[in-house]
Amino acid sequence: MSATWPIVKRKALAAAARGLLIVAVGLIASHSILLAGDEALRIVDAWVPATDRIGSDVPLLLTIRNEADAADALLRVRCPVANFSERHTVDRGEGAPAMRMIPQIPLAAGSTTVLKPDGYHVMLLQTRQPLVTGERFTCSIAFQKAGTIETEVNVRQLP
Ligand SMILES: [Cu+2]
Repeated sequence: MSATWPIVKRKALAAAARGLLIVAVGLIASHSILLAGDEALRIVDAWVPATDRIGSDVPLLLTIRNEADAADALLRVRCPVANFSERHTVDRGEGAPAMRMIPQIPLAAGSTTVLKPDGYHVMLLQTRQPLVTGERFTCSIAFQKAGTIETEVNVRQLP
């Protein structure tokens, strides 16, 4: 009688382990679906110009490939090296071109958007430290559909 208990326990444990395995496989499967979704949006070549001055405003320049079938939009950027950030566009009218803040940067379906100082770009406001050529930091960029993507940003000398 006493010898049957451990066998029952072992069977119960084995069943519990199988249950956990099924849950784990399920989690891995759903996670890879999320990863596959993220890959519809690719951020490449993210950089900022070097500056010695703390408290300056610098453009964050990068290329976004939206490989999805649907349009997306860049909503927010957070970088550890700056207090704030804004999305900008450049207006060309009668006078000199002028930057203007916009709520989001549109990313058309199946398009490549190159952020640049004379077009759509992100402006990092009030830098908190000198930005030294060759250094790197990580920013998180929130998109309307793709969610938040972390990207590495390089500090470069302006050409
Ligand atoms: Cu700007």
